[in-house]
Amino acid sequence: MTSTRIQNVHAREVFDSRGRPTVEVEIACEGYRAGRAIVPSGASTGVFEALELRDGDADRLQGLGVRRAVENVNSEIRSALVGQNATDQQTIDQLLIELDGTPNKSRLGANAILGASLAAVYAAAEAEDVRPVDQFRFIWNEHSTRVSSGRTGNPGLASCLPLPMVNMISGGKHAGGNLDFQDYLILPVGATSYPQAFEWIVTVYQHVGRLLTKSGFEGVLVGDEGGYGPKLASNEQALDFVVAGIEAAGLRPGEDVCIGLDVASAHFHHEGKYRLAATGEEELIASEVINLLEDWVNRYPIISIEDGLDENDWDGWQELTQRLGDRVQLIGDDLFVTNKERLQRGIDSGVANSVLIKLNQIGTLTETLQAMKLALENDYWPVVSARSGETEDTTIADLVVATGAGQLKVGSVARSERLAKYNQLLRLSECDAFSYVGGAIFDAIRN
Ligand code: 2PG
Ligand code: MG
Repeated sequence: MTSTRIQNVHAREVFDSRGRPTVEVEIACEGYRAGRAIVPSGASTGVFEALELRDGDADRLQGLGVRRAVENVNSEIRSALVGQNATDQQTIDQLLIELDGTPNKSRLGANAILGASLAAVYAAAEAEDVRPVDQFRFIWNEHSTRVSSGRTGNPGLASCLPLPMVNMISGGKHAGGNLDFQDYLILPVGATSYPQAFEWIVTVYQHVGRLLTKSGFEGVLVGDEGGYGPKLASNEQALDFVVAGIEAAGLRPGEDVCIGLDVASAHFHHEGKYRLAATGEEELIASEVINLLEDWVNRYPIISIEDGLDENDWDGWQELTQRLGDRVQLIGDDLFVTNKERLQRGIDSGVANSVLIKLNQIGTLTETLQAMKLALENDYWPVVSARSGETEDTTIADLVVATGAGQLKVGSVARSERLAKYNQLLRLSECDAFSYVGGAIFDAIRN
């Protein structure tokens, strides 16, 4: 037996950035300290996501407790994993998938399963005495072989620091529904290093806050992910404030800093219609939403649009991709839910050109890496992402660097569950081994 043999598995209920219970798992190899992972949780969740198991006990924490998931780790999952080799991630994940036995991990809970899947990485890193980023790299290499991409910087080939995509203004389910669209983000495409990119972002964020306050809006109140949550008069006004913030920071919109949107349209899509409420009741069909987005792309430096249409609107997505796919990164989040079957359908039908990568949408590290690999093989950009409910866990920062995915979306630059990731990237940026491709990743659509 090797020293990476799993000796103990232990889970507990802890709390996330919204004060909701979530699962923390610790795994220890024989004679070593335990490694630990905490599972995040979404609010604008896709209907095709793996199941997050909640207790549903109305008498406790509004039914949101995760004691059943914790118990599943401490009993069945523990029995299955003790004695396994912590460095053999694919075997561990396969065991977890088979133990659960359902297509969407609904028996044991994707939160229980992901906690165990990730804690194994940290346990192995402890036993091997390597950094988590190195352990993730080891797993990615084993897994992915060499993914070659036609894209600038060859995302996925070498470990690198990501271009951050950062929320300035929040709406939708993350900020009390003041705006229909969920995220107004910036991408510092002109920065030449990760630290410079991050400094620009913080500077723009501060200016956006000041400008909002000066104009009589809420420039200090923030949403779930730290973006400002002002009660603006229209969805478009948020774009104006972001552009003004970029300029006030002394940066050039479109050259130094571009804009991204997460429309998160599923939450205002009902029976084939997209219902916008911010500017009075408006009901749009898919092609009208596309017209609106195209008009914005023509007038604002928008380089990335996520979930522009609903998770079931494959025809609309096809039209969206035909009309904007050569100018804009079109990310499927609720559409693909980090699920390689759904992503394959998108690839086959010419839908989107990018996929959001969220570990807990699918529930194991191995399946997450498989989705990333599939994306890269088909020239889709993978964007590693946090959830709106986060913790001090920094897995996604190490994962995005290890895989060289090239882009990371974590929310904003206020609230420490977000900063935990950004600060981890600052630490990793001191390591010469990690290059920075930055905005060049978009050469295919910017020139
Ligand atoms: C999203 C995420 C993160 P949630 O929609 O992309 O911003 O939100 O975790 O609520 O799904
Ligand atoms: Mg999204």
